[in-house]
Amino acid sequence: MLDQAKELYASIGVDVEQALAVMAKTPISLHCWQGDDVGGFEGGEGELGSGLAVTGNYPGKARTLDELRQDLEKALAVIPGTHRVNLHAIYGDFSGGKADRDAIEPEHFQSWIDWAKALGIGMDFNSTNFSHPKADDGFTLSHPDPGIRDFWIEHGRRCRKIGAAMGEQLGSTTVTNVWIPDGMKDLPADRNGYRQRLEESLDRIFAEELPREHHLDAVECKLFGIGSESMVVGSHEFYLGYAIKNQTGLCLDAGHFHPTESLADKISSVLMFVPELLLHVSRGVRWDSDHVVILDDPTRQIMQELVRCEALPRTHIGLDFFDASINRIAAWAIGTRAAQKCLLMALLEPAEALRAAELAGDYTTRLSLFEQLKAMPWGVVWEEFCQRNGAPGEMDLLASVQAYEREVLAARN
Ligand code: RNT
Ligand code: ZN
Repeated sequence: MLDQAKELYASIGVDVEQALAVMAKTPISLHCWQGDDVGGFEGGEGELGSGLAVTGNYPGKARTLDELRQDLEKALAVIPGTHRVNLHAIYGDFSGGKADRDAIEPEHFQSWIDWAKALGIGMDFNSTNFSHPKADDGFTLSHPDPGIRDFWIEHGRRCRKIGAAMGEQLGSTTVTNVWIPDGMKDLPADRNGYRQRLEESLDRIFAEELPREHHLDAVECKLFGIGSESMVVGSHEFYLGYAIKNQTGLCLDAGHFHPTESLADKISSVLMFVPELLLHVSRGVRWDSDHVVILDDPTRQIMQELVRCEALPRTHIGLDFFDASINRIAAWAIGTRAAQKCLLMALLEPAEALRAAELAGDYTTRLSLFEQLKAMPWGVVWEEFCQRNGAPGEMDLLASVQAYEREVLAARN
């Protein structure tokens, strides 16, 4: 079947082996927070808040660091290829004593780094500017109170150092992302003041230069959240401007724009002016609901742009969803594999033929080719990719996760 598929693709000018080679060297950063509903290991029983909401109560949630790692290992085993793990600052190893956000050190993440090293994977990192008493009134880095700003600035500085330590020890650049919930429910009187304070705080966080081969900063914009409907301080315009001015990475989350807006359309523009891109591949249903990613048009279009713009070397693909209403390992596996399937489909496009038709003004051929491609045997190539990487094919994925549920997750309740 593979040979037939290869022949068919070759007849339209597509090299299947080439696509498989790119797939094999494109990691996706698995967000640890799908494993425990954005809980973390600080020990508090606090509400999530800050506009983040996880619905569902599916049994078997990881309750400890060891359980979360065990679950991540299972997820990584059923996802073909070599990937990365993306941590939030609340996921430190506090077995040697608790540390507040303004006191965390690389040592609190050493056991994670050792774990990742043993698995041969890279890691990414995030400051956690929520689920904390100092974030309860909705503001962190733009807070009018300088004491609160200082607390979160210290947190941000420490997170960068932790990210750099991860990158150095693992020999692979760590992206450290900043997302803050700061915003207003109702109409603000001084948008400008909040944004000026945010810029000043970010400048102080990023003041120290860290080696680029170990560490990349990214800033994540958002349109609105629950409780920040009238203004998000870190809007798209704010962070696009900030990232261009300071040449940091920019994080685009698929749930953070108007529902009719296309993240895919932004990629070619943004990459003209910012050095690197971080993606939070997600699926918003009516709002930034963080549903599990599926093989849908918005995700396909994102991957098409990454391939067509030759943007993969400058893009860090991360995921951001959290669903507690289904098996959490299945959520990781289904979401990550869906993103990979979209990427594979994009890599199997006849780029030259499409461009030639477009440049010749032959939009009939272009549209026809796009439709034809949907009926090509990309699924055969996907199965081959799974097999070569020792991951279950589509027909066997669910049974593999269900066996883990019976053998491991069931004992947790
Ligand atoms: C929130 C942002 C942010 C978080 C995670 C937990 O709207 O998308 O990236 O989802 O950091
Ligand atoms: Zn996000």
